[in-house]
Amino acid sequence: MARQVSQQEIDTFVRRRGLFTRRQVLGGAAVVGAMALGGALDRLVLAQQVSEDTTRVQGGPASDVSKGRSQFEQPKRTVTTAYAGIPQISGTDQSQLVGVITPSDLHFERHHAGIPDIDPRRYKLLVHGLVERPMVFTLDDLKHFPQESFPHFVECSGDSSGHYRGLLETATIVDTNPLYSNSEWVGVPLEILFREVGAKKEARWFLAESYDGAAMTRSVPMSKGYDDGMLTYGQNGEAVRPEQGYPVRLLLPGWEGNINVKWLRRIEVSDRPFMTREETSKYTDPLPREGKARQFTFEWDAKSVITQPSGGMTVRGKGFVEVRGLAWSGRGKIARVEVSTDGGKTWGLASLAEPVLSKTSTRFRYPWFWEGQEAIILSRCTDETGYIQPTRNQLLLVRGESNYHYNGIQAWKIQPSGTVVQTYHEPPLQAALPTHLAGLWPLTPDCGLV
Ligand SMILES: Nc1nc2c(c(=O)[nH]1)N[C@H]1C(S)=C(S)[C@@H](COP(=O)(O)O)O[C@H]1N2
Ligand SMILES: [Mo]
Repeated sequence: MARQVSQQEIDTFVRRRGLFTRRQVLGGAAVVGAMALGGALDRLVLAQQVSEDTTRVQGGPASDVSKGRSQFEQPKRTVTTAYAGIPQISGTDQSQLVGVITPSDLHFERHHAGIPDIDPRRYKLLVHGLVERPMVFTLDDLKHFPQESFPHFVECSGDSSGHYRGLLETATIVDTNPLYSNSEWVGVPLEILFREVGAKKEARWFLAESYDGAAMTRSVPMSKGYDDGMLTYGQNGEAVRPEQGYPVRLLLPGWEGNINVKWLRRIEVSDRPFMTREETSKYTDPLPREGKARQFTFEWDAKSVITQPSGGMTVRGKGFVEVRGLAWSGRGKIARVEVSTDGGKTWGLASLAEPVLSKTSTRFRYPWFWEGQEAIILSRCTDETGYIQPTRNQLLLVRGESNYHYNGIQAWKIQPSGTVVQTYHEPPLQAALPTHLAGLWPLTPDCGLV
């Protein structure tokens, strides 16, 4: 906690430099003396690690080996063992991150059959079907084409799905938003590839198939490929990580995680969708109307979450709190983020960190004076198309049966002790209804969701 210091303390601090605590300023001279006498380089390096005065010892050497993070900063992903005892999911802890780029080693992971080890020298991509010239491309071929790079998010369709059923007070942001990450992606526009093979006029869809044991296959409209689809080989300044699809990943900006096929093996151009498992039995949204489902629900609707303060954290006391979070939309740029600190009664505009770009994380910040009372904090975003993030109840009314694409407003409760817990700011709609929303359909508000 910040405290006021005397002029004497300031003078000592300025003269001696280093990370002195008050006690060491008064009595620590002997420790520094003993370290300086140590002599050998390893002793010096050791001294640097433990010294209170880093300005008086040699620091660690430059090196060609990556050293990772400060020993005091060790953020971790949370691993979930989904099926058959094999870890298949790891979640990003948004509360530990700053800025908008997710460090690659903290990018969430979702593998349906593990991570294949692919030799880039033997890598081949086949493009065939409704094309003039079926072709096979090596990695070097792909790198030879004109390059583009953009920051874009990848978010699993199942991210935040716990909110459909309702989460407990103990939930943290690792439970609410683990499957969202944002990277700078580098690669070839799909449009270039389609020209190279001469995609035919009647082509409407293409199949993307992978090299992993899941042989992941998804149908993608050609229009998305021409619009902003990419074959990526770069991520955050280096090659795409094995976990993210090394050496080549299909990236369809703003679209649900699953369709961003990793370890890409084959593209088949067609005049119709292929109706694969991942777009029929999976990743469709059964609706509360009998027998209906939404299929090919590609785009992520606008969504935001407060990352700090969030579940499990403690606000350090009455007074200034900067409410911070992330907002994104699969349709374009974030236009506005509003924050409420009184459970949705009143809202104020958050400031957006520039640059605000399309289909990527936008960081928002909102200054707040916490009076020490119980408070429910919320964020609500609007994207450039005018779409407004719905409340949880609005979303449940139209998507009550789904497990996917949750983008409702999320709430945290600050307790008078300062401890933050997960909460809902509306009456629990589902719990109040005996027959799971049946018959409610005509009451559905028009919030542009279906
Ligand atoms: N080849 C292949 N591609 C895949 C998957 C997979 O298991 N195999 N998982 C998909 C799912 S469900 C998601 S959410 C994202 C996860 O991407 P990430 O692991 O890079 O975060 O990749 C998608 N692409
Ligand atoms: Mo996913």
